[in-house]
Amino acid sequence: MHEKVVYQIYPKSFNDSDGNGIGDLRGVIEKIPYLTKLGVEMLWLNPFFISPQNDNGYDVAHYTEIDPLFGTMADFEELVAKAKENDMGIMLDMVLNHTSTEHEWFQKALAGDKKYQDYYILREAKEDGSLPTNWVSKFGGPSWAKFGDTDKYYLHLFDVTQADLDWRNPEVREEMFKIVNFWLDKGVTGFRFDVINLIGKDEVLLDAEDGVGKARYTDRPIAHDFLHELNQRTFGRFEDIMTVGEMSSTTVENGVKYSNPENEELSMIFSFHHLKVDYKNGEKWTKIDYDFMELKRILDEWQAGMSQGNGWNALFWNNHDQPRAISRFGDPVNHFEASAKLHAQTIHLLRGTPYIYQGEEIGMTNPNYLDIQDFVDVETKNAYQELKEKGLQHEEIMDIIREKSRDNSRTPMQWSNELNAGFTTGEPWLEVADNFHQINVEEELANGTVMDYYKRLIALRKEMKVISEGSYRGILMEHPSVYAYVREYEGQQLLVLNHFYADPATIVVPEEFKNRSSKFLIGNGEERELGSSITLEAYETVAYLFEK
Ligand code: TEU
Repeated sequence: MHEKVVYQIYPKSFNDSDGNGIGDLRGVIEKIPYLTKLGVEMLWLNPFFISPQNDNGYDVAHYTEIDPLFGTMADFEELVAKAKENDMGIMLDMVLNHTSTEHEWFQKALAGDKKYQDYYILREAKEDGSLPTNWVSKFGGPSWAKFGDTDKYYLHLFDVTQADLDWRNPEVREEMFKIVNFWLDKGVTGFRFDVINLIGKDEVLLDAEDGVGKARYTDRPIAHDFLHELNQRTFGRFEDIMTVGEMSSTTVENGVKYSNPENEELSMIFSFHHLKVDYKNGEKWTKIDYDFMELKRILDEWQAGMSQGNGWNALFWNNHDQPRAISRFGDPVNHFEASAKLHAQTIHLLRGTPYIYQGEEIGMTNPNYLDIQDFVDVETKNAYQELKEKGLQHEEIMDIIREKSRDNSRTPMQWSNELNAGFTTGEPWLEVADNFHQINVEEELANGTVMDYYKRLIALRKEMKVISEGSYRGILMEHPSVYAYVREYEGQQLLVLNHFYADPATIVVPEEFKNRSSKFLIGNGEERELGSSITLEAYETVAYLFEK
């Protein structure tokens, strides 16, 4: 499994086959030949189950039926078959921490059915009338809302229309197993579990000293028990199912527990600390230059820590919740190709499983929308209101939102320079980025070099055990602009140097590599011998192979 690369598809923005402005499953089927050429082995699709779309499908109203917006079960079965024909598996997104408040279970609970009230986390207000706990929602505001006309409140760590499930209820866990087994029976060979480290809420819920609450419900020990049980009752019954947990605010220690094969929980995890180095005081909705030294410290900490504990990292810069890395950590105006290739190589030669988010392989950027009306994401809209209430001016808020909004990565895939970038013949649900004339698949296939670079990196992972299985060691950790590391496997060493800025940087080659013959394996600049020092140009990345 360690030689595989995953491609993430956000179906709503990938390809619209029927002209309603929304991407769909048949649109994905149409692009199987394109995806096959990349050389990826797994396609992760964000949720397309029945949903009111308040959180773009992460508010699930039926877990085993496909929302007609995206197509039919027959379409899905065809997609699985077509992907399999091309040696690609399908990874589904399981949103099992919470359901939509429009889910039948929640509706039955509201109607007074005690069985289904026990599916959710309902609590009475405190004696002084305040909410059950002082926890805040990750989408802003309190994390409790009135439960119908009862004197209780229901927990929602995310949007008010996303009610948290009570995994301590064995009937809830049985429902979860049924859902995962249903999709396994459909031939699914991968699962991404949404915010799965939040499912271990305590029975007695207490206020949080910090008034936020994360520590009260994140990485609770019982979450590991629930995940092990899920493993044993569903995907763990098979040899080759790839699973990944989205782990909001987790730790290396827990990351090892979640992904060490001996624990029989998950194959790997997503951690996000490296994507918070442009959060001022840990606060997302701010605008500051990113902290490179903190970025490489975190990457190094997770690589070394997970390697030592035999855990396994998902490696990524981009997904449907993050701004585009090339806009965030690169320079798409002056160093477009170099930035794109630098980011790709930095993670594709690390220890773990690389994820490519749709459009990353052609260098898609943030759209830099003009005004708040151009944004649709619920988290972004809530943030705008909160920042306004804090007294920030409109343009200051817009500067922050243009940097941080999740809509940055959800703009329609740019296939060509035709109308709507070839994504739809209808009105796109979200505006296409205005640089699609220059940045699109057709242009890239005809004249670009970024996609080919991704193909080479994907191929190298298949060919070389030093990449797929090798150990990890960070070096030159004090260097202010270069993230350097060494991979080692059975006598081979791979030295990777990644320069994250435009001004040239000269590296004195560490003693252990001096006066040794090496092979220039891959780089985004001029191929050259590695002398006693090397000067890296703007956003240059190089990798040299040594035989011991
Ligand atoms: O995201 C978890 C999460 O914490 C997100 O809120 C994300 O980290 C944050 O927006 C980054 O600023 C998962 C899904 O990926 C996200 O799309 C869903 O909105 C969320 O869970 C709720 O299901």
